[in-house]
Amino acid sequence: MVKVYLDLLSQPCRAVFIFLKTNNIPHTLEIVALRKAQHKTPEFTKLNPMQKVPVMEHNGFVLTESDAILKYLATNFSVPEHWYPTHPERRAKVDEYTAWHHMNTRLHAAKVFIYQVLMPRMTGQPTDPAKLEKALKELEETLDKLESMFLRRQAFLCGDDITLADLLAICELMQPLGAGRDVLKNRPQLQHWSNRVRSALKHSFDEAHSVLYQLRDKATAKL
Ligand SMILES: N[C@@H](CCC(=O)N[C@@H](CS)C(=O)NCC(=O)O)C(=O)O
Repeated sequence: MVKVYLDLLSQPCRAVFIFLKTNNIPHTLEIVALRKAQHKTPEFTKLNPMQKVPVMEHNGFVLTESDAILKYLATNFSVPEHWYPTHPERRAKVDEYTAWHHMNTRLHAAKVFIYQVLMPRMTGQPTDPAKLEKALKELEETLDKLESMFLRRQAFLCGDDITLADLLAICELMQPLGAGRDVLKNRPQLQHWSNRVRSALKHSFDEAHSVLYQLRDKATAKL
């Protein structure tokens, strides 16, 4: 049986959660609340000395890193082939995106959330406008690349069906919503893509994002 350790306010955790739910992979879920520092306890540190979520455990095998976890699940469980294609070139395109993802989509969308929500909460200081402006500019450059390099004229980032790449990307691009910011607002191409991804993921998408929606509602009430 698969066991996962997640906090649903974490983007890579939501990707793992949605993948398990969408593909009906039997699992148990242990919530590790980052805001309560549950990732710093001795028990969790023994499991993942890097003190980060997500973590997966399967028959004694422990794995960290969402990218590795998703690929492990896609290759070890009976899931539709489109997630992580077996055809070498189609699989390589997914690997190409997931290699790029962490220093681009993830880094830049996360920074917006960190500067606007996490830092003020942790330090009690207001958002630094210069840092936020730089983060937003970098995010715009990443969105340009998502449109021109990955999406181009295809329905999904790596072809004509949904893959792990789309799942990782959408979870990151949702994160600034926690600050009341819809980063796809003026991007019809990415909006259409997002609608396609969300309809492929069905109810598990909203279930995974319910905590983020609560943050969004609080943030937009303040605007
Ligand atoms: N590259 C890792 C990133 C894991 C990560 O940074 N997790 C964050 C939550 S999104 C975390 O656990 N942060 C706690 C900390 O750094 O103290 C992945 O994709 O799984």
